[in-house]
Amino acid sequence: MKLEAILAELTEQTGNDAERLARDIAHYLFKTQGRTLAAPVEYLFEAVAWAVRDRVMPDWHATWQRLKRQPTRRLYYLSMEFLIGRSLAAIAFNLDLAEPLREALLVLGKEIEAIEEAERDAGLGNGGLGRLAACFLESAATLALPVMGYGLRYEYGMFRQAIRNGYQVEEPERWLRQPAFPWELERREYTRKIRFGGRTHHYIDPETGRFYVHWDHAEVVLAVPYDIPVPGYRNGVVNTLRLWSAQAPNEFNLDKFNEGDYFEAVDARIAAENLTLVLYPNDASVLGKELRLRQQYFLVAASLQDAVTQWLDHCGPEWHRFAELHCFQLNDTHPALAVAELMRILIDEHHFGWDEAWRLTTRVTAYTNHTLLPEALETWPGEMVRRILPRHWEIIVEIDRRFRFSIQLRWPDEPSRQERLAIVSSDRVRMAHLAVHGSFAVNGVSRLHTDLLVTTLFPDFAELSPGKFTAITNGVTPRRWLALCNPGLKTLLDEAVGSGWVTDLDRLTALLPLSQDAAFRERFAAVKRENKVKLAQQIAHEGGIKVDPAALFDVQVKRIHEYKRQLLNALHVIHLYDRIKHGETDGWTPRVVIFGGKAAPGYAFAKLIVKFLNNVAEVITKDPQTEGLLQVVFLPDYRVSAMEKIAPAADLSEQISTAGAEASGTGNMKLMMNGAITIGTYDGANIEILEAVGEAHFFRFGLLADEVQARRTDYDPIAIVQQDGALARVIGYLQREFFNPFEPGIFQPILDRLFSPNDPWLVLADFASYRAAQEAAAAHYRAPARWFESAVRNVAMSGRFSSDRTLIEYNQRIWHLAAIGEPARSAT
Ligand code: B1H
Repeated sequence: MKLEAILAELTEQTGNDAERLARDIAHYLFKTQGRTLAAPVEYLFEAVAWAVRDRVMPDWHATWQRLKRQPTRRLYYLSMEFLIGRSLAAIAFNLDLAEPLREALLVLGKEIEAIEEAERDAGLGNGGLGRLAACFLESAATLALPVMGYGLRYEYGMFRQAIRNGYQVEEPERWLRQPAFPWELERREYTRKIRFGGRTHHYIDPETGRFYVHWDHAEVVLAVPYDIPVPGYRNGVVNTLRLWSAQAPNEFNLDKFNEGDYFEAVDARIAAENLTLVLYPNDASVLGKELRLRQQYFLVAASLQDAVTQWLDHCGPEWHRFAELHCFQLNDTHPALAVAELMRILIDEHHFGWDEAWRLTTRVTAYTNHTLLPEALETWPGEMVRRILPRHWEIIVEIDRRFRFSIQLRWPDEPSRQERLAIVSSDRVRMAHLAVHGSFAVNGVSRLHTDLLVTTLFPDFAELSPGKFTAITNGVTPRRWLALCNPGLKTLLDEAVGSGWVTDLDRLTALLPLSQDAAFRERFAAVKRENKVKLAQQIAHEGGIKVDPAALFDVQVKRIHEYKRQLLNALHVIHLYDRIKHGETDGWTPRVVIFGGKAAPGYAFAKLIVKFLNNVAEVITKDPQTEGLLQVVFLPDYRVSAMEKIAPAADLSEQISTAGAEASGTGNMKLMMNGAITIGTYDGANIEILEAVGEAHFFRFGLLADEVQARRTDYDPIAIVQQDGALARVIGYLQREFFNPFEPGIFQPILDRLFSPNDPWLVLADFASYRAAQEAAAAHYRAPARWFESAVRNVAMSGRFSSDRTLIEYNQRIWHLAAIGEPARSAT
């Protein structure tokens, strides 16, 4: 048997890195899995992952030990989402194992790419917010900052999206199976008990005269941690992402079992374990479901208990140092119950007085806001909080009471202030107010977003504590989003500016002069072209459509949401189609328009947009007249690993949200970093991208945020269509039901929305200026020298959008962590 022979031979030699890796992979395959090289690729992947994981362990252990030995100030990143994606290539890259691994697999007669492709995405998040958390952890480890992630280990992550007859179909994604997720380590020894429900008893100890509260809970669920390593870039630091899994306290209820009620006994167990069964697939909107509140508390309670217990174990009850050594960053309001839970721990379990507990809590909590959309602002019904978290309800009410009192003192003549700022109002808990009031720092995720936060969402809070608010623009990790996903560009950049950019992305500014260098631009264009060929192959392989790699690749990939305006893009596509139909193709720029994204399963209109995009794509692509001119593709199941192939191949990056609606965006940064030019509104981080590259290298269009506000009052879509012949023709296709002849009427809601004076996203208001910007982009593309000058310039100026820069800002302004060991610095 071949594998046995390889194993025997390799055991004889000590060997180099590659040979030792090959030996370990063979060992796991044959001796642990009982398989051979003919095993399905999933199992090969598993054996490879184990071999790589082995090599993480020593540094992981050492990092733990280092943190344990000396009390170091640490940051705990609390997030309901960590959108990790795949790990094999990323971990191997950071450990500098990519080359030995490739060689090892060659020894075994396999190709690393095929094995990497077999890894399933860990889709434990919805979109930008969850992916940001994953980028932050990677950057923190690379900067050697003691940051630990706390999240939930959902059995089902983000659903898999299939498209049937143009419709989105959601399929459950049991990412932990087939085979097991190889990167996690169960840490049963750190299991925590989480309580729910019941009632509270207040009493006074007759001896000490002290006031006590006892929470007589109704339920206990165990939180079992699973740790995932987060290695920094070649610096020996391995941080931890700890994900909690819910487990029933007993295998099942023995009493019930003995009473003969087997099924009820098992039921209780299922109910407890349902807690972490599934990720809520809503991006930028909240449902107010009870299970979601339970998930949030479960995350918060397990994580705080974990941090406090570790602290007490290592440091004893030196509470005066707790605030100095801990900081909890709330990733949006989803973990905002941390404020109440920490108060409960301090007061009920450690006998703090209220004021002291509050001082401590507000010294360690910081909050990041990610959205201004009203539908995403969480408020929980009082009834639900009282029932599930009776003690927290009391604490929140008391926080609110004291806060209201202080507002009254500050603004005695303005009773309306109290209601506006209140934490509990109309028997609902406003989680954003709890988070702001309970935090010492609040940040928005781009400059514009923070300005709007201060002026529109939290003006009273900003008046109350102006120093609390700060803008920290998002970023993405250049390891995954440039070095790893775009090896062709990496090689070119290494040659041009040295490899130091991998950990110091600002060094890419050294490319600026090369944007004027025709020979360099041609090499850059060749890399882009190669990436486009690869994506084209992938598209052909998956969807059967052949797209032309010479065409302009025009990309809009992100969650499907009205405010992101995929519809505006679709209208422009129909306009292009209409021009083809009328023979208006002089000086045409061939285009491939690529859409990708998931709609929340409960968001009917977004699902209708998916159907619309798919129908438009199908009709246009099948029309022989569009050949060589226009192709439209909807890529199903957009996810992290899909973006890793799309970003390197994109020419034009569609960032076309209604101004003021997109808090930051991060896809815009990934695409820029890979040399796409943005067509975008003056929104979120687009503004900062535009400032970085300059007006001439960005296709800007549309109303500004304040103009949007003003326009909403006098928006007249009918008049807009009447005055714009091109737009009227586009609308005509919809009215004639051109894209849905077999399903009459299905797109009527889209027409209604476009024509509604109440369309909050003003789709038609920006059509004309969008079309002009698209024309400018097309003309630009026809002049390759100009196009690639801009493209190179985008890469050169993307340094600001590294999440390393973002974390340095968090650390300087909020966290104040000292690096453990040396931050990564790659050789120049
Ligand atoms: C963002 C969310 C979000 N903002 C609620 N808000 C969720 C809200 O499950 N939920 O209930 C899930 C996600 N996500 C995004 O955050 C913004 O829209 C982007 O503009 C931003 O780039 C990203 C990261 O800051």
